[in-house]
Amino acid sequence: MEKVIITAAICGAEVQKEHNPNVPYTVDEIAKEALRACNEGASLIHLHVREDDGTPTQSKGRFRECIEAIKELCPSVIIQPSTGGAAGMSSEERLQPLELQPEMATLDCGTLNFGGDAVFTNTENMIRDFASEMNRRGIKPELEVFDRGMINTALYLLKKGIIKEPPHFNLVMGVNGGIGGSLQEFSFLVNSLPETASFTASGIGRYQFQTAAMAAVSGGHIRVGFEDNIYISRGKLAESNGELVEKAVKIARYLERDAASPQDARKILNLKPEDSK
Ligand code: KMH
Ligand code: ZN
Repeated sequence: MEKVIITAAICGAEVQKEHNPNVPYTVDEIAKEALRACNEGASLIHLHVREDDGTPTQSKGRFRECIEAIKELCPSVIIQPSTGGAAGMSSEERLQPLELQPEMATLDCGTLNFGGDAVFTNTENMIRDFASEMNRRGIKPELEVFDRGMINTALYLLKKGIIKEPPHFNLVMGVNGGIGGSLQEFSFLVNSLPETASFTASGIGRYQFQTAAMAAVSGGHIRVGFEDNIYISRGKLAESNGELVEKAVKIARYLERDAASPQDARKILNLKPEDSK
């Protein structure tokens, strides 16, 4: 089977040092966590950034600093900034990292409840506008879906030509308010994707490694990282994103799939080769 792209979602916007002291906030911490992930086989970093005190931000300046620091340590890794940011941020705030012309960025394909009174808002117009902006800039969207209906939204934009072929999805399993993390739900999502699509799967919390295994056997790609899960095994906090990546790579290898290098990942994702940029 094809090599597996391991994405490391190294800090997210919600998880804090109070949950796991190894969650990175500063530029230096973020770059070092990216390096630990890359050293274990991650070829793609899904990036959120923080102020030094941990407050999530979509500041273009902070993204620039973090991207430069990561590139210093991991020169060829693919960096995929979030355009989701944190629940409650405006579209203007969320779109800022696109101005840095990353190779990829996330495109969240629907609204969902995000705990308590929080709502992660992605209206039809917002999704279309974010997609158009990525299209205009030649940035490949990772189509984040948290439930089955969001695939329909992505397929509609694909039909309209606002999202280009071949699409790449991220199936997020196990967010409260979205689809669960069972094998049945995973199969339902995978069987709903068009033939031309590639996909990554992300399991939240206790679903992280079972989702990794399901993705590995079904020809998909794997996302792990503190954004989604802070434990290496039941009740044991992970020491780093590198430790989570190492476990994902082992799962994939048991299933006869090696980790893709960043160059391999660019081919699989239909991105421009690094030396042509
Ligand atoms: N932090 C969530 C509200 C993304 O990166 O695009 C949204 C999120 C999705 O993490
Ligand atoms: Zn994210």
